[in-house]
Amino acid sequence: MTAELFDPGTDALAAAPLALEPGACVLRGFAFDRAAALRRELDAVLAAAPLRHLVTPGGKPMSVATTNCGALGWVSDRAGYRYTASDPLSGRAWPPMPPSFYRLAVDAAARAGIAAFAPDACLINRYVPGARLTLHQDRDERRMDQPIVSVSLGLPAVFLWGGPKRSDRARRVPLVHGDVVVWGGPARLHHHGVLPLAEGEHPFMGACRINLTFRCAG
Ligand code: MD3
Ligand code: FE
Repeated sequence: MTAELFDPGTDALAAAPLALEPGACVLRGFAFDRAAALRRELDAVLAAAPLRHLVTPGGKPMSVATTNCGALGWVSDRAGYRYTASDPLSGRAWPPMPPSFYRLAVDAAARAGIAAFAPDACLINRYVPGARLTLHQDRDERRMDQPIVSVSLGLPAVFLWGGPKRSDRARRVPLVHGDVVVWGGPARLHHHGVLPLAEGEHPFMGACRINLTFRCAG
């Protein structure tokens, strides 16, 4: 009876893209109806390429646990940040991007008005309570003309949305299970981060938040 209150997938209001600023647009609940399929594909990806805490170039382990699927994957270690074709843990290629992942990213970009998005990398971040991402820019991708599409699953998070300079004041944007954000145009190089995740239990994903970010890296 109250199910529709929690189902942005069937909420007509959820369909209207919310423009954060030129190039950045929030699609509330866009992935909600696809979460069960995404969840199954995610489990298979994680079995082939486990989540791990990457080390920053400064030597500190990140609080977020990371892996990838797709032709290229993002890694960080003492030598710096870069995209690689194989998983340094296994020496094998990253697992292929599941078609349901690719479809979602392309559909979301199209909904935001970008017709030719062709991601070759999907970075997977897992946050447990307390995990966070400090303000940074994503500048390791070769294609800055292509957007980044992010998909939030599981526990809610507060996303920090800054500007071209690290010192620019950051807005707080709450992101919940099923939200998709398309970041392109002038927004592509803005600083952004995630506040420490609050405790909680999500009926679908358990005590964590998973974020998928689709990129055109090569
Ligand atoms: C805006 N991930 O993996 S997703 C990252 O929730 C990252 O895990 C966050 O920042 C997360 O690099 C935020 C939203 C996001 C991702 C990339 C962006 C926003 C972006 C690149 C440019 C501008
Ligand atoms: Fe980022």
